[in-house]
Amino acid sequence: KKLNIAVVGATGAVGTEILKILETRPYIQHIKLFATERSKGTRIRFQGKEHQVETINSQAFKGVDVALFAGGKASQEYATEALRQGAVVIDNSSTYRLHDDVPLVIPEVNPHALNNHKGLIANPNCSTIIMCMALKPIHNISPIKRIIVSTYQAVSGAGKEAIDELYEQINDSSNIQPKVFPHQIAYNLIPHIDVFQDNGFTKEEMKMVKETHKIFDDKNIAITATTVRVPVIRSHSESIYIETEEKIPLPLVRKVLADSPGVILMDEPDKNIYPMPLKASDHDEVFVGRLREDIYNPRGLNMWVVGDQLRKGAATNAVQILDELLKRNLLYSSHYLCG
Ligand code: 11C
Repeated sequence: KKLNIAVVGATGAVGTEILKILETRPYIQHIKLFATERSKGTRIRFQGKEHQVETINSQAFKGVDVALFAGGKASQEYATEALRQGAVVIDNSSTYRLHDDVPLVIPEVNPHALNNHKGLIANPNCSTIIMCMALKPIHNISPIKRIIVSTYQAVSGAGKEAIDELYEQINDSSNIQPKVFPHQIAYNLIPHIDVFQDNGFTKEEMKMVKETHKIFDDKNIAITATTVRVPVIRSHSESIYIETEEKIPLPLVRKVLADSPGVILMDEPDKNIYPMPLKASDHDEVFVGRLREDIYNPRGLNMWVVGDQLRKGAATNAVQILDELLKRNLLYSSHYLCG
């Protein structure tokens, strides 16, 4: 059976990528596109047909098998309604990620978490997905005990308006009035993503801690994150230091990363080859390079990881969750319980 799909937030930065990826999938019967009032009436071509973007109404999810929510406030307002109307929901917002009855899934890392889903499945935060893709193959050889990560996050992580804000500031640096970011982002770095918590970390930093614990099903990993916004349009970069329980020889680390689906080892420093945002953009894989054994700790390892956060960090992962549900025959239709 082919599927009726709904995409909520279809005209935003993530929604646009979801449509690009869904375009390649053969299992779609019909697609419904939803967005806010501002985008109502926009026409989008999908799999050879024109579709009109609608706003959500009370019957929006009737007959929909799977609703993909691109993120933001719409999830809080409509995800449970979509479940009630019988759709499976794949949600890219942070709203439900840490709920006990909501699997938080990266298909290459913890696909088994889908087995007992109750209709709502959460897509992790982009910086978490990118880090976990690089670390899980290593964690499988010897458990990771410590992670110290600093991120260099592109403006598109904050949506379309954030991209416009960077371009505007570059084009006219005499008239800078930050709207999306708390400070000028052009020619600057801002060590502040999402809101500050009582412990001094930001919510984005704590997402990297809590979501990784849930995805790896291991709360014992000591994780410290510093998340930084950089004036890059697309693709997040991460400098990651880890300590494993046992020492892992570097050639073995290289081999498991090179063999991991969805990961590309790009590590030939003598030829100036290492991951960079401009290289990773528009790709579905996560790129890993600059692998180094720590100078002081024999169980310590340093690396540089880059991934397109709109693709694998959001849209690609969400569609791969749908692929995995189909593969595991987990798209049973009934009315779902959670939310
Ligand atoms: C950013 N990581 O780059 C954020 C965006 O929890 O899904 C994603 C927010 C989230 O600003």
